[in-house]
Amino acid sequence: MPSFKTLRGDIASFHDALKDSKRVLALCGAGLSASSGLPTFRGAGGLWRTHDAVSLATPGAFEADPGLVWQFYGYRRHMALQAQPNPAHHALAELARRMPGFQCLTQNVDGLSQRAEHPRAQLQLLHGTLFDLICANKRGCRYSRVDDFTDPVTPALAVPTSGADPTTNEAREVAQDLDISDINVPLPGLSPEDLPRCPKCKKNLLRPGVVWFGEQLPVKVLDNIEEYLDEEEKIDLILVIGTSAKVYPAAGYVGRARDHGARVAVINMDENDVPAGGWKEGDWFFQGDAAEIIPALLKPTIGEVAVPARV
Ligand code: BV8
Repeated sequence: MPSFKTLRGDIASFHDALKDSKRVLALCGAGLSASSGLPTFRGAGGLWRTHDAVSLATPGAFEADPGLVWQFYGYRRHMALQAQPNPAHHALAELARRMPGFQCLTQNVDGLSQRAEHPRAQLQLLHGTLFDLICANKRGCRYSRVDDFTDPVTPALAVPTSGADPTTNEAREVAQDLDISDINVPLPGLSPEDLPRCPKCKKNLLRPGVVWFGEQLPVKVLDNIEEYLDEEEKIDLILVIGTSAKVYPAAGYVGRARDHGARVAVINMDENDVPAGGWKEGDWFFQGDAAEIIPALLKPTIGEVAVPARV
């Protein structure tokens, strides 16, 4: 018996619609990775120490205190590397392998869809990724290093662990990560030398390859999506998965998909988090954990989802 609720429509009509679909979009947010153990922006994760996560995700914050912003992103890289893709990430990847007309637009920067081997041509990273490093002087230097999974990025950015001396492996195995998102956990002081520097211009710092508030989304990604939207055929469905749909232009793609004929299926833990523009005839709302709901919704098309132990 599924432990999620269907508040709009029913799963049988969704399965029928999916079976007849060729062009499907998904818009994903932090809720997709929630059951992988990664905090959302709205939930407890919305506050990092005393800072509103959104306020740290700005060029101004980096300008003002690059050490603090790097500790924020170093911590999120560390947490994301410890996490595992969940059945929803794997199910969406399998749908992409079976449906050429499926495109997944993700706001997540945690790299879990990539680690579930979601075909890259059908995964649009709207807000970049924690695992690309770019020169902070984006326009001037243009240096970038993709898929950098080093953890810590620099020794001083190591997430402190409990226990005396973390340099010996035994100590590191038993030592627990200290939750530096908690204001009561002291943060090590940092000096500019402790932060990653651009190896090309040697002048500027490196920063995470994510899109900060006030910054434009990656042009290549915007072009890929416009190309998809401009195709003749109508869009059959858009799955709105684990997002509060409050950040633009990402949230705007729900309305664009509707304009191209799509029916909307919302998958969210919170029944109040519905996309702008409200409900329309034929929409679905499945309330609960995306990691459970997505495999159930896609089952007639992808079968049972294979979730490897660790990736
Ligand atoms: C830009 C990367 C211009 C960094 C992020 C129009 C109207 C109003 C404002 C604007 C507008 N257009 C632009 C703006 C300004 C701004 C904006 O949208 N502000 C908001 C706050 C109002 N947008 C921008 O600044 C964008 N840039 O406009 O540039 C420009 C143009 C040309 C040239 C120069 C400039 C850039 C926005 C991108 C910012 N970067 N991330 C980082 O991650 O650190 S945004 C970040 O926050 C995430 O990527 C994501 O997009 C957003 C968080 O939202 P969600 O992912 O939805 O997470 P949230 O916690 O809110 O919700 C979780 C949901 O999951 C909840 O609904 C919950 O119920 C549900 N849930 C929880 N558990 C589960 C679950 N569901 C299912 N299962 C579960 N288990």
